[in-house]
Amino acid sequence: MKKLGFLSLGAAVLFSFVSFNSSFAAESRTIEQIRAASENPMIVKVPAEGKKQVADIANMGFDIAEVKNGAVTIIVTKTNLKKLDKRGYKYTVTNPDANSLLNRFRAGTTLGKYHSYEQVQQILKDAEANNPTICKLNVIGKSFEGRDIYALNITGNIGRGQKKPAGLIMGLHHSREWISVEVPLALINELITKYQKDKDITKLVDGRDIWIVPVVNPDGLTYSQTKSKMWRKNRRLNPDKSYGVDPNRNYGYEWGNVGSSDYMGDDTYHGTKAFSEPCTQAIKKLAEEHKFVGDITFHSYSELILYPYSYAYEAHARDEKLLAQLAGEMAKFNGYTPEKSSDLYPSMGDTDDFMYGACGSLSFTIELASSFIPADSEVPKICADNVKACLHLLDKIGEVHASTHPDYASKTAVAISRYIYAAGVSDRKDVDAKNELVNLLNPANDADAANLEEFITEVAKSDQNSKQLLLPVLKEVKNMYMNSILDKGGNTRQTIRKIEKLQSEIGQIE
Ligand code: 0X9
Ligand code: ZN
Repeated sequence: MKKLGFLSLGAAVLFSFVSFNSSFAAESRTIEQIRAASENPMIVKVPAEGKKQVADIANMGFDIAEVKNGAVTIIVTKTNLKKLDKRGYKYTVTNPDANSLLNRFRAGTTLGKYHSYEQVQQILKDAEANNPTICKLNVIGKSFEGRDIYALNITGNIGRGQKKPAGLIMGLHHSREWISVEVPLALINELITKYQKDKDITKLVDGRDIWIVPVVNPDGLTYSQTKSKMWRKNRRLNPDKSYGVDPNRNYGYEWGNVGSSDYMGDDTYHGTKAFSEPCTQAIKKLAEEHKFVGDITFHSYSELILYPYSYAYEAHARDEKLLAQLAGEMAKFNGYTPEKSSDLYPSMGDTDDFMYGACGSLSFTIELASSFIPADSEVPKICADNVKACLHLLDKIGEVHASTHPDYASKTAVAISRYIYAAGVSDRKDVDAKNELVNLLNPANDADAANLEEFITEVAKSDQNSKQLLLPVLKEVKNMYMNSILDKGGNTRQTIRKIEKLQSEIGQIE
């Protein structure tokens, strides 16, 4: 009787669960998924032939640690590994307990060369208190669990108030990548201790507007250092009761599910929408306010300098040559390998795509070291080499900038680049981006004739794919000018002829 009672209660609970939640299918997890969340991750090596298989593995939502010598190393639970079996992949478990890799860090004990969130907070406060003329500490947002997200602004008093080229350095998007906190901290130390002592550092601090966010994901860092070392995402409690959104899949330029997962429990879960997370919102707001000319986001591991775009092999930054050149220059300081980000594996919603594509910042992801959390003895050299890479980029942003940087590019060039981005993804056409561009060129809006000249020049120098995407805009602009032909006379006819010439050139490419 008792047993029956229990069973019927169980059935009633189950029934109410099913009936209440059936309309929120995405919010309930299967037993398998719940099990996967409670398992310890393993390290698994999967032989992968060529880029296609690497991308396939990334597209299954796996958390990729390394791509090297024809194999992909993933961090995965036993349950999730079945996805690989189903697709016929062979693999070797190289370590059945990924956390054991980091056993030298026992929860709650000393972090050695590594800093906790609270220690970082103190370092930043001290930096401001001891160097008030050059340092200003800002809280740029609050994490899901309510921790402050800090940005330290360093700039000399000389020229304060004038517009200086702005640069941004970020650390710790991913919880377990503790070394990515240490490089930004080492950079702060270099700048404040050598200011007015070293000629080059003084010049840099006086001549640049430097912003440093050592910990983008403070909840994740804390969780990794105290509870589960291999944690990757932030600590949002998802509607399905799983935890975490991958901050490096949550940015709003080409946000989607390539190399990133729709499933909340996965390590590369992209969130319910672009910028759903307080930490990515904080960086977005900062980037919109300061128009960075260049930025670096630090991760670990693989000793790589990655540059945009990440979201597709075929997506090429207009400034790819410049980005590759700067990556090559930085590589001289840290010995890392420069690579287009998607060539490692394509993924959507990454920081660098947003920073470059939407903000016009020359943006880099540096994958530090050859393990997530290198031994204490390795930390000083990693920091010293990568501080030099940072200093180089911060110096260079005084003389180079992205072709679509809002301070340097024309309004038309910026509108074109936004339109190409929006139109490039057929299922996510952005009407606003098209309207913005067309309005700039509309003679009925008293459009500046220079805008149209710029438009024609910019289209002419775009790559073939972009030209194709611009055809509907050309058509619309031509129609607008045809309709205004009576008002504007000869110049308009000339303009129309130029548009037609472009149309036919692009047509021939087709
Ligand atoms: O996957 C990521 O977010 C980065 N690697 S990590 O091991 N630190 O998680 C790589 C970011 C660059 N993006 C692509 N290669 N697509
Ligand atoms: Zn990372």
